Amino acid sequence: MWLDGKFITFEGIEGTGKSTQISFIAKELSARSLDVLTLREPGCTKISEKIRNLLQYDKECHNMFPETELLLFEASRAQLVREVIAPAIGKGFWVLCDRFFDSTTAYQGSARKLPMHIIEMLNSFAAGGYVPDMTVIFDMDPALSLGRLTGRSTNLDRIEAEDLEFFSLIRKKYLEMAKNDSRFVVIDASIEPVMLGKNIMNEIAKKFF
Ligand code: Z5A
Repeated sequence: MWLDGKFITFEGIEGTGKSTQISFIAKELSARSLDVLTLREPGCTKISEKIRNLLQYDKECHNMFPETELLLFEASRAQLVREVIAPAIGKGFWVLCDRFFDSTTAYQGSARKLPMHIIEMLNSFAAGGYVPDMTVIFDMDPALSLGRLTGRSTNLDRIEAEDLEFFSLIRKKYLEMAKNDSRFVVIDASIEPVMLGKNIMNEIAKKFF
């Protein structure tokens, strides 16, 4: 727990509605006169945005090895924590972050099958000891959430283009993590957005208000 601000992260496979709900939660918290900062990983610093482009969109980077991918996500995080997250929490902000190191555990650990002890070590090193106060896991069937993305665009990025089995492994890992740690709250993300937002706010209120 931080003395001043709070650090809440939002996790889940793509298309589960994280971005939509983070905007809603930010409005709800701001209406309670709290200072709120919304972020996403990878990205949100100049360096981290350049890394995001390499990781997801640069067509010349399509032959990226899993080890390279892991180190780039961690590099983006190391910059974001030191440049933005740590100062904001120190000033009392409620930092809402779309993904953090649990994504690395699920994507690079479980789906890419890189060694978990290395992931744990790098997660902790990049995050500089910062651990979310609360992590909301958006849970739903990957076949349904990925279906939402095809409505958005036909140009899937390098990671979105993976198959259903890849995303099923990620979902399974998130649920496994949540079983072993009270930091996590698992939310059924398949329901309509207004009710989903209410459910998430209830969980936040239970924990902090
Ligand atoms: N990654 C990694 O591998 N390792 C790491 O350490 C980190 C990340 C940090 C980042 O993707 C990629 O990097 C991601 C994991 C990997 N890979 N993939 N693939 P991103 O930042 O580009 O996007 P994302 O985090 O995966 O989220 P997203 O695809 O933007 O989806 P979302 O934020 O969860 O959902 P949304 O944008 O709010 O909604 C998606 C659509 O569904 C949209 O059309 C909405 O209008 C609709 N929607 C939203 N809510 C609902 C409900 N409740 N019902 C129906 N429709 C809805």
